Amino acid sequence: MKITRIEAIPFAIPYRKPLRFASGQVTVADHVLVRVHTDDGVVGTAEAPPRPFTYGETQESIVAVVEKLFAPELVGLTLLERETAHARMERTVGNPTAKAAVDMAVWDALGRTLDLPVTALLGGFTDRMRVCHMVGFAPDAEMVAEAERVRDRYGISTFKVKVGRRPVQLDVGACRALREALGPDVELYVDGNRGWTASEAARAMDAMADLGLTLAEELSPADDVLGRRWLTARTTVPTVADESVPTPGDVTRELLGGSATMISIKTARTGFSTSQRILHQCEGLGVEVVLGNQIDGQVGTACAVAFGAAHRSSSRRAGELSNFLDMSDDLLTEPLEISGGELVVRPGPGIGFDVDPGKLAHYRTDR
Ligand code: MUC
Ligand code: MG
Repeated sequence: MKITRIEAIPFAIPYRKPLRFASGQVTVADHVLVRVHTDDGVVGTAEAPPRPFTYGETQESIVAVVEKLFAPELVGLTLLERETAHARMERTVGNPTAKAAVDMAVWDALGRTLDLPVTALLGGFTDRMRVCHMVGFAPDAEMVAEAERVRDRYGISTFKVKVGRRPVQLDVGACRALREALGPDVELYVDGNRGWTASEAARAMDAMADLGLTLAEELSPADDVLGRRWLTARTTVPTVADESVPTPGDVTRELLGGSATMISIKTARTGFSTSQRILHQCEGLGVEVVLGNQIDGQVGTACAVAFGAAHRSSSRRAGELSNFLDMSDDLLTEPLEISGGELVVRPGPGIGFDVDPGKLAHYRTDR
């Protein structure tokens, strides 16, 4: 059960269709595969997606922090010393997706060592989640066509629409077109990725008041402290904190400061261990959560559904689990499949996936 080696392998898989949103765009999944090896010959795996526009990490910085700082601190610990591993990684400020991938790879190794699914070790509440699909910026007709295609092909009936453009009418028009095309029974919510000021966000939400939006995520920056409190107090739509809450302390600040009423949990950002802390923190406070997506590939999505399905409160809403559909290829031996609007947790030990060595050899960029 002893950790003997931690690898950080950069790889790059192009997207068939880029995802565009207010803080940036993603055209290539230039992620880092993290592998934790043990003295029993077990290998635990997870992935870290660099999001420089969200957390300041790059593919190179993730490789460096995992190999140069975290690996020397963690090698020699057993898989059961996760709290010590966490404390040691926390000595380094920031780097959320690098820490999260190491944490999840350790959990994967533990599950494989015990021959038990990680989702069962985490809570084992259910074996599946309803899926929400994210619709990025495009002309209205393209956004509508994408949502209709995803609904018809995968049975998905919850959509998160990217907003935060200027003028706000661009997004108001897109959301209206989606509601008109998809009808009243589809769930629609919006995510601004900090693109608007609080007053722009208020104007947009007023203009969309008749669209039945269920959530409004990160419409304006958390650093605009009073503006965000004012916005949250005046809107009737619950406001979700996403990239503003990479730590439990940030969750406390956003909720108790009145700047958000719900929390997005992303395993790509807080792994399994800190995601569970945040989930329990929210449960204790009586705050709902959304299972978010950091534009994960299939490795990251398998991690997200394993966590989301493990708990009652994270599996209640549809989880954002479909970004991998737009990638041109992926690393798993058996691809994830969404059907009937749901993603089922893979059975089997660990997180429940295996990486295809041929695909990794093809897409890794360090050789
Ligand atoms: C999301 O929910 O914001 C876009 C940027 C990012 O950091 O995550 C994605 C999705
Ligand atoms: Mg978001």
